Order: sequence, then structure tokens, then C-alpha cells
Amino acid sequence: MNKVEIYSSPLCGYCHAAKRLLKKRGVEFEETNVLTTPGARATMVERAGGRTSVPQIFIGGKHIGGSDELHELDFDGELDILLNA
Ligand SMILES: N[C@@H](CCC(=O)N[C@@H](CS)C(=O)NCC(=O)O)C(=O)O
Repeated sequence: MNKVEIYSSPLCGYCHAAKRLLKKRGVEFEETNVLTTPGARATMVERAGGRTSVPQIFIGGKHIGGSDELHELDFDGELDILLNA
């Protein structure tokens, strides 16, 4: 299964929603708190093509977007494909 990375901050409803979906699907993920990890926000913005909101999610190194995009991929049945590509 491809590695799932999520850049997040603690007081962020979209981050919790994204993590809740991943847990519901039994997907393990590596979480980076952009508030407490030095340099993480800048790295996130660079990897996410300039997007500054949290969460930003990557699957197998590919940027997929935030919580809304994650939910859309799941709804469309494409999340499994990306996870197993
Ligand atoms: N549509 C985005 C919304 C994310 C969002 O609004 N996150 C808030 C925190 S919960 C944020 O980062 N706001 C600051 C900003 O947009 O730079 C998603 O689904 O991830």
C-alpha cells in the first residue's frame, strides 16, 4: 500500500475529518503537525504547489489535496486505486 502523508494542525476540523475517513478505511498515515514541526509548513506549501490550508494530503508522494478532495476520491472509488497503485 502506498504511503499516506498528512500535514495537519490540531485545531482543524478538516484535518480531523480527513483523519477520521482514513481511520474508517483502515488506512495508516504519517502525520506532520505544521505548528510544532520546524519547517514543515514551508515544505507542505512547496509540495502542495502553493496551497497553504491544512490538511494537505499525499499518497505515494503524489499530492491529492485537502479533506474535500480526499472525500471525493473515496466517494468516486478512486482512493483504493491510488492507495494500491
Ligand atoms: N477545502 C479545504 C479546507 C481546509 C481549510 O479551510 N483548512 C483551514 C483549517 S481547518 C485552514 O487551513 N485555513 C487557513 C488557510 O486557508 O490558509 C479542505 O477540504 O481541506
